[in-house]
Amino acid sequence: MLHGLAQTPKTLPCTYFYDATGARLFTRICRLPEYYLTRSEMALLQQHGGEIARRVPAHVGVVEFGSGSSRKIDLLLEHLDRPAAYVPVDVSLSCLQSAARALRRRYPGLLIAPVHADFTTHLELAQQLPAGPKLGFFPGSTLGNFDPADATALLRRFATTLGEGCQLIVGVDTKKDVCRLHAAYNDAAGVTAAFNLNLLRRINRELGGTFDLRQFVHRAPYNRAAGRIEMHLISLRAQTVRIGNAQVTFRAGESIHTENSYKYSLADFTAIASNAGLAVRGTWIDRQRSFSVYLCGG
Ligand code: AVI
Repeated sequence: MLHGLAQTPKTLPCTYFYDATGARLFTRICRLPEYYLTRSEMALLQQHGGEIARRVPAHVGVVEFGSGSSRKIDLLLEHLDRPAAYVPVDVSLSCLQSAARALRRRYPGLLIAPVHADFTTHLELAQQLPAGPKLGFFPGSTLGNFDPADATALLRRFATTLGEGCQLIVGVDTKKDVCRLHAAYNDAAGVTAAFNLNLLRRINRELGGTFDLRQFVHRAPYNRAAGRIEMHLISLRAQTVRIGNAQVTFRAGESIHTENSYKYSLADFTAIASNAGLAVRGTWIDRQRSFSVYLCGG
């Protein structure tokens, strides 16, 4: 986690946002008026779930990569023709267990086989997935948190995990008006700032850090050339922070780059999918062009 703080510019991996506090803050972000992503994607799935499901064969085994609380899968499961299994994959055991309990109650005949794993690693799901067609589900624009090259490699890995002839549904945030993007990552209530700063609180708690959170501020500008929102923590003054036995020195105004959130046009996403060996077979975008859902096939 810490080697990025020894580099120039300083970085921290965005995967560390999601301790229990970070996961709670992210749930609050998803409900913010400015954070349109979750609402727009849910609306798209509500409106088009039936149509998407009709393009998927019967008895499909569904794998959700980074399932969290599995809030969106209902919008597909209710339309799929006799799905064979649902395999949620997530690093949070408590989220997996409570989601699996709720889904077993709602779909008593469906095999629910949770996998406690990091979806970015190599996954072997032969034990969880019955033979037959496979469908991957990767909502939330989580793909945007990977650089295009890593996003390509990730989609290719998903396709390999699912096997020949698989389909994959991906939710992707779109390029849009910069003010709207900026507001979504710089909300008035300061929840995104708290989410970002929680990384430093986590280092203090778990690694014996001495970060003074009042001496860092959240910034999230849109980098137009790269097509991404960047999240940073900016040091308000020159300071030295201890982390265990190590020391990290900051200049006044120096940044720790904590996250990228890429925004993709249809052409951008089609290129990434195609580099991963996948073809875009269906596209759903709302009228305001806020968010997109793609169905890809091998
Ligand atoms: C999880 N991911 C898609 C979110 C995003 O929009 O990039 C994480 C997030 N960062 C700040 N707000 C939300």
